[in-house]
Amino acid sequence: MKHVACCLTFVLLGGCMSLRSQTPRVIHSKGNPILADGEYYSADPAPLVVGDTLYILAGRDEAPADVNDFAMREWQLLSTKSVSSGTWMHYPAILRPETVFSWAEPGHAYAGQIVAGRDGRFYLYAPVQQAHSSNQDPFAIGVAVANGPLGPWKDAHPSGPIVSQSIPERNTIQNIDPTVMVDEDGRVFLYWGTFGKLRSMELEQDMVTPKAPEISVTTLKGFFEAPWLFRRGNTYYMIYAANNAGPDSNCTRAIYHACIAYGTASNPLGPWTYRGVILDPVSSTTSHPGAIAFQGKWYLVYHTADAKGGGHFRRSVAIDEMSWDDSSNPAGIIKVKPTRAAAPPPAPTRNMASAAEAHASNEPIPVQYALAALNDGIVRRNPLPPDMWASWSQHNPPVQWIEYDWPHPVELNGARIQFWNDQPAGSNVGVAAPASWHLEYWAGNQWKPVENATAYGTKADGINEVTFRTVTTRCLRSVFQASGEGDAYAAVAVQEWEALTPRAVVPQTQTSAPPSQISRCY
Ligand code: FUB
Repeated sequence: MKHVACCLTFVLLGGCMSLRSQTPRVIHSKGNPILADGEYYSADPAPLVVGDTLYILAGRDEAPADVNDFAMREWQLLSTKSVSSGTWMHYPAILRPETVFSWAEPGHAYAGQIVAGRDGRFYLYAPVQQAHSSNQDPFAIGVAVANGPLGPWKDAHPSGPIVSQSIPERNTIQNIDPTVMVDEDGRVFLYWGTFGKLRSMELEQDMVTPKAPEISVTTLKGFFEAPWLFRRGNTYYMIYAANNAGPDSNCTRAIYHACIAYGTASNPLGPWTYRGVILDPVSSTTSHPGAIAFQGKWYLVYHTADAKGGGHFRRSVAIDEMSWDDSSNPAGIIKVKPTRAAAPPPAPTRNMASAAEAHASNEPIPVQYALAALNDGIVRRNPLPPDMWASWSQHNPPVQWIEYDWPHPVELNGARIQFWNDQPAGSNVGVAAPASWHLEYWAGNQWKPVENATAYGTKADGINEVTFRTVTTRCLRSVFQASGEGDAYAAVAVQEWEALTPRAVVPQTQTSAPPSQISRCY
């Protein structure tokens, strides 16, 4: 009864949930992502080793499935004594911005990092929003201190943040994504930044006082956000999320996505030399790294949208081994191969799309979109541009097409397509479902319309399914007559396009050649 009353009081105060969720729990992870069941999403991992334990600080994504925005109210911790064991302790809800920084707004518990200070205490560098700020952007970096990574935390600089748009000097960037390294000689270095702006600053050994002016770092190719500074031997490494996008980019084809790239320096304040890409884009649009040595191995932590119900704003922390190429000087980081928890064997399906390579009439497609979205099997409730192929340009042509090429002929007798629109049917601007469309197949020496096709639906809010007389072909096209008329047409966008074979088969038996080795049909 007493418990119920207590809970009722807490519920009224909004606190019962947070009290309950602070209880640590044991997780038996089957592989990446570590927390995979969708109960807790976890983002922006920052690793820390203390004795025999690896900790990962993470934010918590709480956005509803159809909301494209960060909803991050608190930080959580994962810890393990053996990565390969898969056994983790999960400490949900270790801290909220407003509970440690009296000057901070609730919410926006973005990417932080816990660092061991020379004084034996632990410092949490936390991007939060100032409650009363006259700055154009209220993000600021606060520092909390504790005797252990689990807290309890208190403000290490109660007069306010150590970095904002007005502290220690005026800047116009968004002051988030701090990374801090205490060097072997005790010097302390802070880097931070996003949206292509990276700043650094040396701090005094008190971990909070600026020692020198801010420096802008401009030599790390494609830098977007999420810097992570560390040292191996005599070399300083900066890994970061980069988004230099384009059809020939070694980083990412779609601008909304990011790869993890890195640079090296022989001095903690640079100059920095770009060295390459260590992680290809992940399933979430953001990518955010941390790297650390633990029990004789190096690990890369990052996040993805791969948990149950995951998405771009419902991310989950993953961990993989990271290895080195010591034959070069400085040693290079070998590209990390992301791993996933073993998935159940794929169910038989009529959809042959995953075995095909996609092409489109507007290649190279605009960098905000992704051809790979056509056959990735993912339809999001509120997709972002890289979740679809689209043809938007300044002057949309009246006809556009998308195409699947298979390495070997496949039997097909149907297709399902899901359009996306931001304009109603008939529009001649923006993106609208096409006025009409039809399917063509490669008949060995020419494209021919499929025969006996049922109605080609053009609804924008669901699946349009077509069946047709069975063909055996290596290539299939959807040809769209865009909405509009005269000189003005809307663009067409497709979230998912399935090509159906008459009888369900296990999908991986369909393909042998990797994409890009599949010859085109002309
Ligand atoms: O989690 C919010 C933001 O997303 C982080 O600050 C960025 O690094 C990106 O991961």
